[in-house]
Amino acid sequence: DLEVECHLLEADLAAALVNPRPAGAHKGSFGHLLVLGGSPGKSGAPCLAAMGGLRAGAGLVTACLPEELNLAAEIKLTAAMTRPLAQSSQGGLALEVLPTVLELMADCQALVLGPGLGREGDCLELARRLWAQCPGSLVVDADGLFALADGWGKVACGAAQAVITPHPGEAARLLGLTTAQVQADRLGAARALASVGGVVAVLKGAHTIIAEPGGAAWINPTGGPLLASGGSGDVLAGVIGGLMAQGLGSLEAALVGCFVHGLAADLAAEEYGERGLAAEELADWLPRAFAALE
Ligand code: NPW
Ligand code: AMP
Ligand code: MG
Repeated sequence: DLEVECHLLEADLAAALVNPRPAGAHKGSFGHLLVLGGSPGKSGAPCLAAMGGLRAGAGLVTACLPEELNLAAEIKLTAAMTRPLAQSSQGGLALEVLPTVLELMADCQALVLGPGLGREGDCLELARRLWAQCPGSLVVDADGLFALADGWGKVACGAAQAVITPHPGEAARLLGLTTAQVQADRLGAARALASVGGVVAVLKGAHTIIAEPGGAAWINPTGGPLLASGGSGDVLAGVIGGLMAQGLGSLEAALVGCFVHGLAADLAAEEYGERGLAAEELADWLPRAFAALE
Protein backbone atom coordinates (compact mmCIF):
# COMPACT_ATOMS: atom_id res chain seq x y z
CA ASP A 1 0.00 0.00 0.00
CA LEU A 2 1.51 3.30 -1.11
CA GLU A 3 -0.09 5.12 1.81
CA VAL A 4 2.53 3.68 4.12
CA GLU A 5 5.21 5.15 1.91
CA CYS A 6 4.40 8.78 2.63
CA HIS A 7 6.89 10.20 5.12
CA LEU A 8 7.31 13.46 6.93
CA LEU A 9 10.57 15.03 5.74
CA GLU A 10 12.54 15.50 8.96
CA ALA A 11 15.55 17.68 9.65
CA ASP A 12 17.68 14.64 10.51
CA LEU A 13 17.12 13.13 7.09
CA ALA A 14 17.89 16.39 5.27
CA ALA A 15 21.01 16.90 7.43
CA ALA A 16 22.27 13.38 6.71
CA LEU A 17 22.06 14.01 2.95
CA VAL A 18 24.14 17.20 2.91
CA ASN A 19 27.72 16.64 1.74
CA PRO A 20 30.54 17.63 4.11
CA ARG A 21 32.89 20.39 2.85
CA PRO A 22 36.45 19.00 3.15
CA ALA A 23 39.05 21.54 4.38
CA GLY A 24 41.14 21.14 1.23
CA ALA A 25 38.23 21.62 -1.15
CA HIS A 26 38.29 24.16 -3.99
CA LYS A 27 35.60 25.49 -6.31
CA GLY A 28 36.17 22.58 -8.68
CA SER A 29 35.18 20.21 -5.89
CA PHE A 30 31.61 21.49 -5.81
CA GLY A 31 30.47 21.31 -9.39
CA HIS A 32 29.40 23.73 -12.08
CA LEU A 33 25.72 24.58 -12.51
CA LEU A 34 24.32 25.95 -15.76
CA VAL A 35 21.07 27.95 -15.65
CA LEU A 36 19.12 28.48 -18.86
CA GLY A 37 16.25 30.92 -19.06
CA GLY A 38 15.23 34.56 -19.26
CA SER A 39 13.09 36.48 -21.74
CA PRO A 40 12.05 40.14 -21.98
CA GLY A 41 10.61 41.21 -18.62
CA LYS A 42 11.89 38.05 -16.95
CA SER A 43 15.64 38.37 -16.68
CA GLY A 44 15.28 38.12 -12.89
CA ALA A 45 14.14 34.49 -12.78
CA PRO A 46 17.36 32.87 -14.10
CA CYS A 47 19.40 35.23 -11.90
CA LEU A 48 17.44 34.11 -8.84
CA ALA A 49 18.06 30.48 -9.80
CA ALA A 50 21.78 31.23 -10.21
CA MET A 51 21.86 32.78 -6.72
CA GLY A 52 20.00 29.76 -5.34
CA GLY A 53 22.69 27.53 -6.84
CA LEU A 54 25.54 29.57 -5.37
CA ARG A 55 23.88 29.81 -1.96
CA ALA A 56 23.43 26.02 -1.99
CA GLY A 57 27.18 25.67 -2.37
CA ALA A 58 27.78 25.02 -6.07
CA GLY A 59 31.43 25.73 -6.95
CA LEU A 60 30.63 27.61 -10.16
CA VAL A 61 27.41 28.89 -11.69
CA THR A 62 26.87 30.19 -15.21
CA ALA A 63 23.60 31.86 -16.22
CA CYS A 64 22.69 31.70 -19.92
CA LEU A 65 20.21 34.34 -21.09
CA PRO A 66 19.28 35.77 -24.51
CA GLU A 67 22.07 38.14 -25.61
CA GLU A 68 20.16 41.40 -25.18
CA LEU A 69 19.43 40.47 -21.56
CA ASN A 70 22.97 39.42 -20.76
CA LEU A 71 24.04 42.84 -19.49
CA ALA A 72 21.11 42.84 -17.09
CA ALA A 73 22.28 39.48 -15.76
CA GLU A 74 25.91 40.70 -15.55
CA ILE A 75 24.76 43.61 -13.40
CA LYS A 76 22.53 41.53 -11.14
CA LEU A 77 25.05 38.73 -10.69
CA THR A 78 28.61 39.15 -9.48
CA ALA A 79 29.87 35.78 -8.29
CA ALA A 80 28.01 33.89 -11.01
CA MET A 81 29.24 33.98 -14.61
CA THR A 82 27.07 34.59 -17.64
CA ARG A 83 27.07 33.35 -21.21
CA PRO A 84 25.01 35.31 -23.74
CA LEU A 85 23.17 33.09 -26.21
CA ALA A 86 21.48 33.84 -29.53
CA GLN A 87 17.91 35.05 -29.33
CA SER A 88 14.85 34.70 -31.52
CA SER A 89 13.06 37.66 -33.10
CA GLN A 90 10.80 37.69 -30.03
CA GLY A 91 13.65 38.10 -27.60
CA GLY A 92 13.69 34.66 -26.02
CA LEU A 93 16.40 32.04 -26.55
CA ALA A 94 16.69 30.81 -30.14
CA LEU A 95 16.47 27.12 -30.96
CA GLU A 96 19.88 27.33 -32.63
CA VAL A 97 21.57 27.60 -29.20
CA LEU A 98 20.96 23.88 -28.58
CA PRO A 99 24.43 22.66 -29.72
CA THR A 100 26.12 25.40 -27.68
CA VAL A 101 24.18 24.42 -24.56
CA LEU A 102 25.10 20.77 -25.07
CA GLU A 103 28.75 21.83 -25.46
CA LEU A 104 28.61 23.93 -22.27
CA MET A 105 27.15 20.93 -20.44
CA ALA A 106 30.38 19.01 -21.11
CA ASP A 107 31.91 21.11 -18.29
CA CYS A 108 28.81 21.27 -16.09
CA GLN A 109 27.21 18.64 -13.90
CA ALA A 110 23.71 20.08 -13.74
CA LEU A 111 21.29 22.25 -15.70
CA VAL A 112 18.36 24.32 -14.41
CA LEU A 113 15.99 24.78 -17.33
CA GLY A 114 13.06 27.15 -17.49
CA PRO A 115 13.03 30.13 -15.09
CA GLY A 116 11.71 33.09 -17.08
CA LEU A 117 12.35 31.17 -20.32
CA GLY A 118 9.20 32.46 -22.04
CA ARG A 119 6.52 30.60 -23.96
CA GLU A 120 7.15 31.27 -27.63
CA GLY A 121 7.86 28.51 -30.11
CA ASP A 122 11.65 28.56 -30.20
CA CYS A 123 12.33 28.33 -26.49
CA LEU A 124 9.61 25.73 -25.97
CA GLU A 125 11.17 23.50 -28.63
CA LEU A 126 14.60 24.12 -27.08
CA ALA A 127 13.26 22.97 -23.71
CA ARG A 128 11.74 19.81 -25.24
CA ARG A 129 15.04 18.91 -26.95
CA LEU A 130 17.01 19.48 -23.74
CA TRP A 131 14.54 17.31 -21.82
CA ALA A 132 15.31 14.46 -24.22
CA GLN A 133 19.04 15.07 -24.64
CA CYS A 134 20.42 16.67 -21.49
CA PRO A 135 23.68 15.11 -20.33
CA GLY A 136 24.25 15.38 -16.57
CA SER A 137 21.55 16.25 -14.07
CA LEU A 138 18.47 18.30 -14.88
CA VAL A 139 15.96 20.46 -13.01
CA VAL A 140 12.97 21.64 -15.04
CA ASP A 141 10.88 24.49 -13.67
CA ALA A 142 8.49 27.24 -14.76
CA ASP A 143 8.25 27.74 -18.55
CA GLY A 144 10.35 24.61 -19.07
CA LEU A 145 7.37 22.74 -17.62
CA PHE A 146 4.99 24.67 -19.86
CA ALA A 147 6.97 23.27 -22.80
CA LEU A 148 6.52 19.70 -21.57
CA ALA A 149 2.84 19.96 -20.65
CA ASP A 150 1.52 18.84 -24.02
CA GLY A 151 2.32 15.12 -24.06
CA TRP A 152 3.73 14.80 -20.54
CA GLY A 153 5.32 11.38 -20.14
CA LYS A 154 5.43 10.65 -23.88
CA VAL A 155 9.13 11.47 -24.24
CA ALA A 156 11.60 9.96 -21.79
CA CYS A 157 13.94 12.31 -19.97
CA GLY A 158 17.51 11.92 -21.26
CA ALA A 159 19.16 13.07 -18.04
CA ALA A 160 20.38 10.40 -15.65
CA GLN A 161 19.03 12.39 -12.70
CA ALA A 162 16.08 14.73 -13.12
CA VAL A 163 13.69 16.72 -10.97
CA ILE A 164 10.61 18.71 -11.97
CA THR A 165 9.40 21.50 -9.67
CA PRO A 166 5.82 22.47 -10.61
CA HIS A 167 3.58 24.71 -8.54
CA PRO A 168 -0.08 23.58 -8.47
CA GLY A 169 -0.90 25.53 -11.65
CA GLU A 170 1.99 23.97 -13.53
CA ALA A 171 1.15 20.52 -12.15
CA ALA A 172 -2.44 20.92 -13.36
CA ARG A 173 -1.21 21.74 -16.86
CA LEU A 174 1.06 18.66 -16.90
CA LEU A 175 -1.69 16.33 -15.68
CA GLY A 176 -4.55 17.83 -17.70
CA LEU A 177 -6.42 18.72 -14.50
CA THR A 178 -7.57 21.94 -12.88
CA THR A 179 -5.52 23.56 -10.13
CA ALA A 180 -8.39 22.77 -7.72
CA GLN A 181 -8.23 19.07 -8.63
CA VAL A 182 -4.48 19.01 -7.97
CA GLN A 183 -4.96 20.72 -4.62
CA ALA A 184 -7.76 18.30 -3.66
CA ASP A 185 -5.34 15.35 -3.91
CA ARG A 186 -1.82 16.72 -3.71
CA LEU A 187 -0.25 13.38 -2.82
CA GLY A 188 -1.94 11.63 -5.74
CA ALA A 189 -0.98 14.44 -8.11
CA ALA A 190 2.68 14.39 -7.03
CA ARG A 191 2.83 10.61 -7.44
CA ALA A 192 1.17 10.77 -10.87
CA LEU A 193 3.64 13.46 -11.99
CA ALA A 194 6.59 11.30 -10.91
CA SER A 195 5.34 7.99 -12.24
CA VAL A 196 4.14 9.30 -15.61
CA GLY A 197 7.25 11.42 -16.14
CA GLY A 198 9.71 8.88 -14.73
CA VAL A 199 11.44 11.57 -12.67
CA VAL A 200 11.38 12.95 -9.14
CA ALA A 201 8.49 15.41 -8.82
CA VAL A 202 8.32 18.33 -6.38
CA LEU A 203 4.74 19.58 -6.06
CA LYS A 204 5.20 23.02 -4.53
CA GLY A 205 2.92 25.11 -2.34
CA ALA A 206 2.25 24.90 1.41
CA HIS A 207 3.38 21.40 2.46
CA THR A 208 5.42 20.69 -0.65
CA ILE A 209 5.41 17.03 -1.66
CA ILE A 210 8.44 15.25 -3.09
CA ALA A 211 7.56 12.03 -4.94
CA GLU A 212 9.57 9.28 -6.61
CA PRO A 213 8.37 7.39 -9.69
CA GLY A 214 7.94 4.26 -7.53
CA GLY A 215 5.39 5.96 -5.28
CA ALA A 216 7.42 6.85 -2.20
CA ALA A 217 6.70 10.42 -1.09
CA TRP A 218 7.79 12.95 1.51
CA ILE A 219 5.97 15.99 2.87
CA ASN A 220 8.09 19.05 3.64
CA PRO A 221 7.20 20.82 6.87
CA THR A 222 9.32 23.96 6.35
CA GLY A 223 8.37 27.27 4.74
CA GLY A 224 5.32 29.47 5.03
CA PRO A 225 3.54 32.45 3.51
CA LEU A 226 6.73 34.49 3.47
CA LEU A 227 7.51 32.39 0.38
CA ALA A 228 4.33 33.43 -1.40
CA SER A 229 5.92 36.04 -3.68
CA GLY A 230 7.33 36.06 -7.19
CA GLY A 231 10.69 34.40 -7.66
CA SER A 232 10.82 32.11 -4.64
CA GLY A 233 10.27 29.08 -6.87
CA ASP A 234 13.10 30.20 -9.14
CA VAL A 235 15.42 30.22 -6.12
CA LEU A 236 14.29 26.66 -5.23
CA ALA A 237 15.09 25.36 -8.72
CA GLY A 238 18.58 26.82 -8.37
CA VAL A 239 19.07 25.27 -4.94
CA ILE A 240 18.13 21.80 -6.19
CA GLY A 241 20.33 22.25 -9.28
CA GLY A 242 23.22 23.48 -7.15
CA LEU A 243 22.96 20.40 -4.94
CA MET A 244 22.88 18.13 -8.00
CA ALA A 245 25.97 19.91 -9.38
CA GLN A 246 27.65 18.88 -6.11
CA GLY A 247 26.80 15.25 -6.80
CA LEU A 248 23.52 14.66 -4.99
CA GLY A 249 21.05 12.42 -6.79
CA SER A 250 17.64 13.67 -7.85
CA LEU A 251 15.74 12.49 -4.77
CA GLU A 252 18.43 13.61 -2.31
CA ALA A 253 18.71 17.06 -3.93
CA ALA A 254 14.93 17.52 -3.97
CA LEU A 255 14.59 16.53 -0.30
CA VAL A 256 17.46 18.70 0.94
CA GLY A 257 16.57 21.57 -1.41
CA CYS A 258 12.93 21.81 -0.34
CA PHE A 259 13.80 21.50 3.33
CA VAL A 260 16.50 24.21 3.36
CA HIS A 261 14.55 26.55 1.06
CA GLY A 262 11.63 26.49 3.50
CA LEU A 263 13.93 26.67 6.52
CA ALA A 264 15.61 29.77 5.07
CA ALA A 265 12.18 31.41 4.93
CA ASP A 266 11.35 30.25 8.47
CA LEU A 267 14.59 31.80 9.77
CA ALA A 268 13.88 35.00 7.85
CA ALA A 269 10.32 35.05 9.23
CA GLU A 270 11.73 35.31 12.77
CA GLU A 271 13.10 38.69 11.67
CA TYR A 272 10.64 39.84 8.98
CA GLY A 273 7.33 38.34 10.00
CA GLU A 274 5.20 36.91 7.24
CA ARG A 275 5.48 39.41 4.40
CA GLY A 276 7.92 41.44 2.40
CA LEU A 277 10.87 39.10 1.83
CA ALA A 278 11.98 39.51 -1.79
CA ALA A 279 13.23 36.32 -3.43
CA GLU A 280 16.79 37.66 -3.79
CA GLU A 281 16.84 38.16 -0.02
CA LEU A 282 15.50 34.64 0.52
CA ALA A 283 18.62 33.33 -1.21
CA ASP A 284 20.76 35.22 1.31
CA TRP A 285 19.21 33.20 4.16
CA LEU A 286 20.15 29.85 2.66
CA PRO A 287 23.62 29.59 4.25
CA ARG A 288 22.04 30.07 7.69
CA ALA A 289 19.54 27.33 6.88
CA PHE A 290 22.33 24.93 5.90
CA ALA A 291 24.23 25.90 9.05
CA ALA A 292 21.14 25.24 11.17
CA LEU A 293 21.02 21.69 9.79
CA GLU A 294 24.56 20.90 10.94
P1 NPW B 1 -4.62 30.77 -9.78
O1 NPW B 1 -4.36 32.23 -9.96
O2 NPW B 1 -4.72 30.37 -8.34
O3 NPW B 1 -5.71 30.22 -10.64
P2 NPW B 1 1.95 30.48 -14.37
P3 NPW B 1 4.20 31.93 -13.10
C1 NPW B 1 -1.30 28.93 -9.92
C2 NPW B 1 8.69 33.65 -14.23
N1 NPW B 1 8.87 34.55 -13.08
N2 NPW B 1 -1.51 27.21 -5.05
C3 NPW B 1 -2.06 30.21 -9.77
O4 NPW B 1 -3.30 30.04 -10.37
C4 NPW B 1 8.72 32.17 -13.96
O5 NPW B 1 10.03 31.67 -13.84
C5 NPW B 1 9.76 35.54 -13.23
C6 NPW B 1 -2.48 27.30 -5.99
C7 NPW B 1 -1.20 31.24 -10.50
O6 NPW B 1 -1.94 32.34 -11.02
C8 NPW B 1 8.03 31.66 -15.22
O7 NPW B 1 8.99 31.58 -16.26
C9 NPW B 1 10.12 36.41 -12.24
N3 NPW B 1 -2.27 27.78 -7.24
C10 NPW B 1 7.04 32.77 -15.55
O8 NPW B 1 7.42 33.89 -14.77
C11 NPW B 1 9.40 36.39 -10.93
C12 NPW B 1 -1.05 28.17 -7.54
O9 NPW B 1 -0.45 29.11 -11.04
C13 NPW B 1 -0.64 30.42 -11.62
C14 NPW B 1 0.01 28.11 -6.62
C15 NPW B 1 5.62 32.40 -15.28
O10 NPW B 1 5.49 31.77 -13.99
C16 NPW B 1 8.04 35.69 -11.06
C17 NPW B 1 0.64 31.03 -12.12
O11 NPW B 1 1.30 30.10 -12.96
C18 NPW B 1 8.11 34.40 -11.84
O12 NPW B 1 8.74 33.37 -11.08
C19 NPW B 1 -0.26 27.60 -5.32
N4 NPW B 1 0.71 27.50 -4.38
N5 NPW B 1 1.13 28.58 -7.22
C20 NPW B 1 11.23 37.38 -12.46
N6 NPW B 1 11.57 38.19 -11.46
O13 NPW B 1 11.82 37.40 -13.53
C21 NPW B 1 0.77 28.90 -8.46
N7 NPW B 1 -0.55 28.67 -8.69
O14 NPW B 1 0.91 31.05 -15.25
O15 NPW B 1 2.62 29.25 -14.84
O16 NPW B 1 2.97 31.67 -14.09
O17 NPW B 1 4.30 30.94 -12.03
O18 NPW B 1 4.08 33.34 -12.66
P1 AMP C 1 6.73 29.58 -7.50
O1 AMP C 1 5.24 29.65 -7.50
O2 AMP C 1 7.28 28.78 -8.61
O3 AMP C 1 7.40 30.91 -7.38
O4 AMP C 1 7.15 28.77 -6.20
C1 AMP C 1 6.78 29.25 -4.93
C2 AMP C 1 7.67 28.63 -3.85
O5 AMP C 1 7.26 29.14 -2.58
C3 AMP C 1 7.53 27.12 -3.75
O6 AMP C 1 8.73 26.57 -3.24
C4 AMP C 1 6.40 26.98 -2.75
O7 AMP C 1 6.39 25.72 -2.09
C5 AMP C 1 6.71 28.09 -1.77
N1 AMP C 1 5.51 28.59 -1.08
C6 AMP C 1 4.62 29.48 -1.57
N2 AMP C 1 3.64 29.70 -0.68
C7 AMP C 1 3.91 28.92 0.40
C8 AMP C 1 3.27 28.69 1.67
N3 AMP C 1 2.14 29.32 2.00
N4 AMP C 1 3.84 27.82 2.53
C9 AMP C 1 4.98 27.18 2.21
N5 AMP C 1 5.63 27.36 1.03
C10 AMP C 1 5.11 28.20 0.14
MG1 MG D 1 7.82 29.39 -10.51
